[in-house]
Amino acid sequence: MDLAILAGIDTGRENFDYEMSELAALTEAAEIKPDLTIIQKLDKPVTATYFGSGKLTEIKEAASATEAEFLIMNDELTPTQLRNCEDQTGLTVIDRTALILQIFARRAQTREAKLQVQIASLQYRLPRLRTSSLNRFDQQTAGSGGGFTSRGAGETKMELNRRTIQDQITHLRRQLKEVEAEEKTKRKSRDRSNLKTVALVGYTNAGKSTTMNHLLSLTGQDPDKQVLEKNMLFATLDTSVRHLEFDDHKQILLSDTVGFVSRLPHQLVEAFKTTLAEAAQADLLVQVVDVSDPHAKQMVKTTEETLEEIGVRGIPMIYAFNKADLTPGLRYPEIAGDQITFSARDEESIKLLSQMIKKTVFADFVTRTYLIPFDQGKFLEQLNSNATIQKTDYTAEGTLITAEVSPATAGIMQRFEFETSK
Ligand SMILES: Nc1nc2c(ncn2[C@@H]2O[C@H](COP(=O)(O)OP(=O)(O)OP(=O)(O)O)[C@@H](O)[C@H]2O)c(=O)[nH]1
Ligand SMILES: [Mg+2]
Repeated sequence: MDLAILAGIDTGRENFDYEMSELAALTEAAEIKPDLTIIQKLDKPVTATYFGSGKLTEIKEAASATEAEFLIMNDELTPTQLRNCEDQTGLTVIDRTALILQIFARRAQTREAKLQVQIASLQYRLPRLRTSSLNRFDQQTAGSGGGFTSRGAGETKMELNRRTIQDQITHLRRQLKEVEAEEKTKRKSRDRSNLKTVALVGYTNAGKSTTMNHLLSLTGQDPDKQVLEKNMLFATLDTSVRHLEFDDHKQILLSDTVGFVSRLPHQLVEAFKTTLAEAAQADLLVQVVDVSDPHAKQMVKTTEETLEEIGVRGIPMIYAFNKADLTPGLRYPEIAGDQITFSARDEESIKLLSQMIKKTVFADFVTRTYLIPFDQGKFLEQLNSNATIQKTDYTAEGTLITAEVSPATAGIMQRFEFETSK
């Protein structure tokens, strides 16, 4: 496996250690082995070279001692910084944005995700065309050799490249629009069904897909409806929506979507906005958190900042502290206010989570008793298939039935309401 030196500038911000450990995880996710980490304390990066020149020499020396090929930076670098760092270290520089884009490019499965990632990658490359070694890293590039030394010819070629890339972006955007329009139609037809929607959100690898799969099993869904769960960053890039019906007839649409990481590249956020809109339209968000991770608190913060960035605001949220089984001594499943401590792999936990979800999302449901005459059988059928029936009695006048119903159903059924003597 290729080796890399990880590097970052510590400006004294509180989350720096967390960012560096995240960078190591991202590097592994791109199938590169982090070899050593070099950090410089500075108020801010050096404008032209990112690191100070002494540090760059240190990196170069470390590289020749370890045979590292890549230099992975914790920040997004300007095109100039990128080029200078490459020139002065002889390493292929990958900044944080390029690293995340690379992982996304590997993971994208559906046409929609592939288009989104391609657009984001091209946008990232547009101002960086001169940086030739970047092309070695990015497989989509037709290699253009070792930089543009002869200025005249280089410029022309670059202009050409720039235009080609811009055309490509336009073309891909058009395709994406079409695909998104199809998805939107699907979403609309779901909207019409008027079901409550619940979205699983959270940091990557927190266990969103595992939670989804176990909720699916609990409600007896086909095993082939399951989504991919895997111990790697960004296992999920596509939004999957599943219809769940609990044994009390309550139904929801549950969606699983891409996980977050701190400072998700804006090109990606932009490209994924439509997909992420799924979360924006939910009645309830379930934020899944890996409670066994020492950085859990920052991960919650990261998730909340990202949600804010994509415009998801004011939606009720359940905090679902997952992987409790990995923390010795932690009691689970347990609910406290809007928080649940649980393990997605534990059946009792999933049951409790499903109850909590229902309680929150169906808070506006009401319990009513109806007397339905025998010749109004279709209303009885409607109740039986849409509502949670608590009690049924057969009287001389008709069926006396107590049920928990949605406000809409309560409206329709009002005329059958049975006055209980109080
Ligand atoms: N021990 C333990 N492992 C869990 C639990 N929940 C999930 N995992 C594991 O954690 C890893 C990540 O789970 P996923 O469900 O793929 O995580 P995700 O949030 O969907 O991640 P992305 O799609 O990459 O954003 C997998 O290896 C799961 O088996 C849990 O409660 N306990
Ligand atoms: Mg997932």
